[in-house]
Amino acid sequence: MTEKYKESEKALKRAQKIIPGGVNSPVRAYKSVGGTPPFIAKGLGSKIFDVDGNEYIDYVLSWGPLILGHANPAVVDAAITAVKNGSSFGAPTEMEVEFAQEVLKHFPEMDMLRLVSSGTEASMTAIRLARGYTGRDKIVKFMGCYHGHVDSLLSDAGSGKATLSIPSTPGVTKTTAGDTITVPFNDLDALKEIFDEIRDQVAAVIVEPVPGNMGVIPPSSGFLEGIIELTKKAGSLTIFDEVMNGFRVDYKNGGGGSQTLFGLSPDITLLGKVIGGGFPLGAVAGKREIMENLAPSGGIYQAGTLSGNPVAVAAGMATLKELTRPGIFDGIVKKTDKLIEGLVSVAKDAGIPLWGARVGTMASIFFTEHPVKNFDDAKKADGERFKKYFHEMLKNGVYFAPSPFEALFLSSAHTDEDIDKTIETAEDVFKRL
Ligand code: HOZ
Repeated sequence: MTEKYKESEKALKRAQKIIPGGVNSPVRAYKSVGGTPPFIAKGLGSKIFDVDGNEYIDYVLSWGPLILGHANPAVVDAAITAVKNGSSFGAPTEMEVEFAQEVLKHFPEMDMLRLVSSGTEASMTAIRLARGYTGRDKIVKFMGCYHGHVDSLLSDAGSGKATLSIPSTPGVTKTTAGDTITVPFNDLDALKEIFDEIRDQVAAVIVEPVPGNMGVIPPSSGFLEGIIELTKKAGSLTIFDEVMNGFRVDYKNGGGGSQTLFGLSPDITLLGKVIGGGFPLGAVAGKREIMENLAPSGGIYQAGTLSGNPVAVAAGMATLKELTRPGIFDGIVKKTDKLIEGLVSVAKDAGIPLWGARVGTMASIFFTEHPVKNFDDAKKADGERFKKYFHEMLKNGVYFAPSPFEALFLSSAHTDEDIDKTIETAEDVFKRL
């Protein structure tokens, strides 16, 4: 037993007896990097503290949502005020309407929005909507993109499935898997071939415009435009999964997502993470003629007991209001740039090949000298070196995701001192890798 993680080790043993793998989401179990995940006791600003009293600069931020850091006072106040008025009604509230208006203001190509409780639910709803609207079955997705644990979207998925090298998932029927076609990200020719073969069968192409689940990979010029053009011509739909990208990537406008950053108009948009301010909230947004097919205005069924939950909506609203105040988003982008530039520079000095990628406030490093343009490139990066780096950083108080396929995130709470400390720590660690 390691003294430093003694209480976490005890907690993990207790957890493993009653929770599969001891965790409530697979990538948290540290299976691919080894060791014991610190059990977290609290978070404040850019820091988290584990049950052994260790302090970390947090670059996971609950896998992206906490763009204002932990326990941001405005978000906490909004959530407390909301919960004091009742935690859930299962009935419409005015706040949901105001929130939908606020979100849509940042996504001007989207006309309507339905709130759900997670990104996975948003994907599931979008797939059903696309199939119901087009009357077609096939869905095309990109290798290494992850759209939640929806049966039909787990093929060649990134995130925890890539981290744990799980090739296929028992429980997904052959018919379901057969309705999903996967092609390499950034490969428009491969997508064209699919459309040449089965254009009349494709309900939708779903894409993370800036993937964050195989590490962060910027889209090649013309790739996203090409998807939209192909789907339009074929009468199928483009679904932008902006669950990670939403309110994280648009460094030009400080709000919105990939679609506003690149000036694109998909048919359907998925949101989650930041819009919930750290509470369970997701959304499906889309063009009016598509969205009106959802029940009760249309016949495509979708529902949820906690959908539009007042506490989550209040926290989300407070987050968007804070985040879109002048200077806040730009400040996070600057710190993200500083971090990645710093890490790449100290790696170079230490002779460690490192590819750094960032878009807005999402970033990644890959232990490779080659540009990373798709899932295959990401998988070729040095996994053993990542493991050593990860554990050394953790030991020294820097908390990254325990997987080379997950993005790192910054918040408005991260200070220049946090970034400097992270780069100095990495400089030291790189010398020993
Ligand atoms: N799929 C999430 C990150 N890309 C992981 C969520 C979790 O394990 O908490």
